[in-house]
Amino acid sequence: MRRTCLIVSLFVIALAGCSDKPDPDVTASIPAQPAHPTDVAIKTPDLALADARVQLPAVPGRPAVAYFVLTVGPDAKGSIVGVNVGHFARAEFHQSKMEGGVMTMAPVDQLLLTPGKPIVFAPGGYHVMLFDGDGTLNPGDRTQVTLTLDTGEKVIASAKVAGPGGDMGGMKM
Ligand SMILES: [Cu+2]
Repeated sequence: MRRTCLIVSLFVIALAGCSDKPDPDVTASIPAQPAHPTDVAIKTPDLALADARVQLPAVPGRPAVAYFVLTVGPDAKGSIVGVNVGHFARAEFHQSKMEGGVMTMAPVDQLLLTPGKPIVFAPGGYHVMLFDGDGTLNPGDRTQVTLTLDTGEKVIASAKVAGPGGDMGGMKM
């Protein structure tokens, strides 16, 4: 009787051990609560985020802006449908354009991927507008940029935080 009991408990432990093993599908997506959220970097085989940076507004409460380079591999397809940046409630893709000598910007719903062609987010072109910041970021900090593909896949990178005008809190850009 006692022996059966022991075997049963071992079996239960073995089962519990099994469920601790990460599911291969789960490791490919974002952990619910990474230990160091700003250190996480996730790429897909076809996409990677480089040189990500967030520029804080000169006037507190105004939108901040994020720039980066999205490298697009030869087999990439689909589109980027969403963007999130840590410490901001809302983020939108925008595109700046010169129209009749005036710089205007308009929201962009999704970014179509062209195989092999990087998408550059830089002043005067594509940028990510960041709204409703929680006010906790300072120059020299890091935060996380997450892009969501139409397939639901995510591309994540850590971004440097710069003050207005690109001051990196002593760091050189
Ligand atoms: Cu904008």
